[in-house]
Amino acid sequence: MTITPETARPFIDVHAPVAQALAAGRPVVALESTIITHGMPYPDNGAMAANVEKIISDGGAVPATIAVVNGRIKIGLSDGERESLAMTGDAMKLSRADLAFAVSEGRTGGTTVAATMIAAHMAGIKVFATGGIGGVHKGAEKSFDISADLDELARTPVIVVSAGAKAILDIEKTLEVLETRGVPVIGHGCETMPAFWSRQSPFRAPLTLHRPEQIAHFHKTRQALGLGGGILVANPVPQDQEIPAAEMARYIDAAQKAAEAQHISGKAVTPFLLSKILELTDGRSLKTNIALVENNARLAAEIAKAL
Ligand code: PSU
Ligand code: MN
Repeated sequence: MTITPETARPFIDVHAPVAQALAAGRPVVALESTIITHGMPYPDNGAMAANVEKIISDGGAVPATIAVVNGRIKIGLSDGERESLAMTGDAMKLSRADLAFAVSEGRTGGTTVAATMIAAHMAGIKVFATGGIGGVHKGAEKSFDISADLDELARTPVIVVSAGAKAILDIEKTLEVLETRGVPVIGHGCETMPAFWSRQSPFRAPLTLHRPEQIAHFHKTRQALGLGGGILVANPVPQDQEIPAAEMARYIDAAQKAAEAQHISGKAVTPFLLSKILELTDGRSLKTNIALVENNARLAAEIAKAL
């Protein structure tokens, strides 16, 4: 299999089943690891990561969880590597800005949506499943906090399957930035943009497609037209697992206030809000978070097969 650029080769380990699948042109789905290191508590994080890989395998694709372990960019982890990453308390959170730092300093870290897209693209993987992307934070007009995930979607040609933007973000501004940067946002089977834990936000999905084959076809068409960049698929959480938006709004508001009171900023904001909401919902938000990642993994496997 080919790694692009060629000079990246010495820094990358491709797990054998992933390398074989890529060489044979069989479907592969990438998975991020910040959700493991910073998004969920141990041991739920490890169990979620294992289960999501199984869902992708059962769906007929090969899972490739991406992370940096002791300075090595891992495209696919063994069960042992994945479990020990879940137990690593001091892993870095790696985006485009710090991916190479972790490699040059021999560090271990979870890759965000942005860094996972970069590594997936280097290895030739076209589809990636996650929970929610980073986006424009509420109050961004003051904090300037806009996730690097949005710029990455604009430049790296990977299909990212998510449950929308996390509802802790300003979804309306996130959609505006994605439009400005030329990123197609596709509601999967829905006309309304989902809001992570909830099936509905107050905003329309910019585009709608109903079948995985259509999403694959759309991606190929964009590539053929030379438009470059990625696609964001917004896949609503299954009905029986959702927490309705009105109810979620109360918890999000309380978490936001706690973050302000404690002067949480920068990279720490998303992990802080997620763990605060987990506490406020008595673990219910975590169950929903796991359900939506699993749901996205299923769809991503279908898209990978259609490609
Ligand atoms: N979704 C989750 N939990 C997470 C994240 C997403 O359910 O921890 C992570 C993703 O890795 C995403 C990152 O790329 O949060 C965004 O962080 P920031 O806003 O700092 O860019
Ligand atoms: Mn940020």
